Amino acid sequence: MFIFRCILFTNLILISFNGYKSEEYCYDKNSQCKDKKIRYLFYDVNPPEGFNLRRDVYMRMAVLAYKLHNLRPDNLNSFKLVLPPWSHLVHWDFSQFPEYIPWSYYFDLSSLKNFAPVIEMYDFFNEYKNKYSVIIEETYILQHFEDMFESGNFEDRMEVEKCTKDYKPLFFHYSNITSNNVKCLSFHGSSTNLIKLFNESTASTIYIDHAEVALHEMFGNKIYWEARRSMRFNKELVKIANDFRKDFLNSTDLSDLTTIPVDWRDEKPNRNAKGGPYLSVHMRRKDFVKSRPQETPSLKNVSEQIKKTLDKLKLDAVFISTDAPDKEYKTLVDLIGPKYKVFKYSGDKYVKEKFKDGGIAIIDQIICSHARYFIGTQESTFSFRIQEEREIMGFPVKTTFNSLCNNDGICRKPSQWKIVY
Ligand SMILES: Nc1nc2c(ncn2[C@@H]2O[C@H](COP(=O)(O)OP(=O)(O)OP(=O)(O)O)[C@@H](O)[C@H]2O)c(=O)[nH]1
Ligand SMILES: *[C@@H]1O[C@H](CO)[C@@H](O)[C@H](O)[C@H]1NC(C)=O
Ligand SMILES: *[C@@H]1O[C@H](CO)[C@@H](O)[C@H](O)[C@H]1NC(C)=O
Ligand SMILES: *[C@@H]1O[C@H](CO)[C@@H](O)[C@H](O)[C@H]1NC(C)=O
Ligand SMILES: *[C@@H]1O[C@H](CO)[C@@H](O)[C@H](O)[C@H]1NC(C)=O
Repeated sequence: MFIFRCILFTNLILISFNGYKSEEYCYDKNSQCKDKKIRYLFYDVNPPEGFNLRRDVYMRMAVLAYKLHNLRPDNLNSFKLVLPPWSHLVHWDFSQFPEYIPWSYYFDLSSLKNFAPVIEMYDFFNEYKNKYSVIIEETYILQHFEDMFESGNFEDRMEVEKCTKDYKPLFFHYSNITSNNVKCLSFHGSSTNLIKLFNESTASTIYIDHAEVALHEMFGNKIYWEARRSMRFNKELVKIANDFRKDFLNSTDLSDLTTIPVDWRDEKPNRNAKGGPYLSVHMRRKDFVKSRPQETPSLKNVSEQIKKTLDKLKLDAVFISTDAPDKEYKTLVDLIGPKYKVFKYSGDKYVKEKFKDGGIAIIDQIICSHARYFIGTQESTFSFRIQEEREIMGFPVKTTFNSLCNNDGICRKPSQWKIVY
């Protein structure tokens, strides 16, 4: 996954896009469109990818859906993007849970809809006429051009080719979704290049698998950030996180200067956020300990870094967000010692049962993002999402783009992707 991510990051900077003219559209707005044929766009992501990379892939698809929605011809502006239910994520325990978690458990659907025409999977089932099974008309498994690195051809292109991997689409693990028309599409370029493919097709159901192969049209531009800002969290999760901040960390939006408008579309550039009187640290452990031994500091070293930073900031409270086993967390608390207050959110039975691992992770992210100062883990997408959240709230840049140093005291700063309006 790491190598893959590097590829993404080097390329996305090179890609530019001329943009389609934003014109009047009539999606759900204009009576003359009432009889228009709705088209459904499905997508899925490489199965082992985690929640936070999936959020990034969503943004690429949401920007595509946004562009389609704003195009004039009805065959293109009639697409709805179907949100792939959360299911079978490798990091999450699905054993005791329903197999499909809708997006509304984690995100505020009306906020998402204010950016792009998205619907939940169950909405699709309700709208779809055939009540027994769904046969997707066109399925494309995206794959990288095999010759891309040898030939050094990094131009935008796409071509139906022989499949390079022995891979079958999962159709979200639904047994009642299939497709008789599955092709591999070698692809290089931004997600919005798929418009060309859709323009040449008349299918009303199109499924894009391995959507992570398609890159951001433009990483970090205005539309990117609009898509990002529209990803407001589920309101109940926000409330739970805010109650924790108030009860344990003396942190409220009013005192922290982190109040945001009710509607993300009303947000304005701002650098005045102060944050609650605590340091927050995202310490990614688990697979990172083994896969990145050079970058991952020991618990002892992390405790030293935390104490040093707390002293520098003249704070005595630290909030820890981590996937570490309880034993490691306890060790860390002992190492930090009684002079400081250490907090972690673990979630009660209700929260765990209703929102599962993903809910706890989001609450962790919300609490981290409201701190006076944040230190993340290098190269963790979980940390990237917290940094973005802080950019949206308007924190000074230096309080956000920090990562834990490694055992040799080498402190690589994360790339500063600053918000753009
Ligand atoms: N509650 C909680 N869960 C975490 C934390 N860090 C990682 N996780 C869990 O580990 C999973 C993997 O991390 P993700 O960031 O989503 O996965 P990823 O997209 O592969 O990103 P990387 O962190 O870059 O691996 C998350 O979905 C969480 O379930 C944390 O600080 N708190
Ligand atoms: C497909 O199966 C899912 C899960 O069992 C169910 O919720 C959905 O309604 C079914 N859809 C159709 C069209 O049969
Ligand atoms: C769609 O195809 C038509 C016919 O080839 C072409 O004129 C039009 O420019 C295309 N639109 C887009 C958005 O690619
Ligand atoms: C909580 O913060 C406020 C300032 O926002 C401060 O006046 C108050 O003393 C703090 N309370 C505690 C218990 O630290
Ligand atoms: C972490 O360990 C390294 C190597 O021992 C050391 O150079 C560095 O200063 C340590 N960092 C802290 C904050 O203790």
